Amino acid sequence: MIQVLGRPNSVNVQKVMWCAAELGLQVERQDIGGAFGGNGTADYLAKNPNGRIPTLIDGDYVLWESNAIVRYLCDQYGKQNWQPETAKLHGHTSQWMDWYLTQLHPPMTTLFWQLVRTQKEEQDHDAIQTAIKTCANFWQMLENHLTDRSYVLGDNISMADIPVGCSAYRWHNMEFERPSLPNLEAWWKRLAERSAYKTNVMLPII
Ligand SMILES: N[C@@H](CCC(=O)N[C@@H](CS)C(=O)NCC(=O)O)C(=O)O
Repeated sequence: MIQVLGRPNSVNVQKVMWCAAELGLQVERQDIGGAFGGNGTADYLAKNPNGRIPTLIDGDYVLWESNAIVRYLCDQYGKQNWQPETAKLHGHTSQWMDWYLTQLHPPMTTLFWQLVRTQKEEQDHDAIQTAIKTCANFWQMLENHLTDRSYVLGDNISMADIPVGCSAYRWHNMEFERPSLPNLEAWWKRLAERSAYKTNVMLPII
């Protein structure tokens, strides 16, 4: 059975768990990281020298970096739309997955840490406002892209929806004043109807 090492409230673990659930894979997840610890042990570091979560173990195959794990699961076990068929669709998939990681994830992390992990009296309101603005500019790009599409690649959901989809749950459910992005919200609501997303992503934001 496939093992995933990582606590369920990590957005990076959520990508992997949601993906595995969509593919119908049996996964045994272990609580590692955050308050659970366990990611600094010699045993863990031998599997993932970053000491970060998630780590995937599939037989004797070990893999870290959440986007790489999502790509592996879809390549190895995906069918139909989960595994984009052409080089061009692969290109667009990588584009949105890498864009999320390099552009949107850093300001979303700032926002999450400020709003969720920092005591109210210690929050940096300037940093929060800057992060909201930066994130909103990036989300606007996806908003524009979704004008004539139901999902990131078109009519069907695919692995390209996974990283942005996990982050979209936080964007729509943390407490702050959001700009109106109706295509983004409609897309997020489509994701929120999926049982694999409900079970693995729509968890308390802590
Ligand atoms: N780029 C890595 C980032 C991994 C990462 O930073 N994970 C966080 C959780 S979201 C972590 O390990 N934090 C330390 C901890 O939970 O103890 C990935 O996408 O897998």
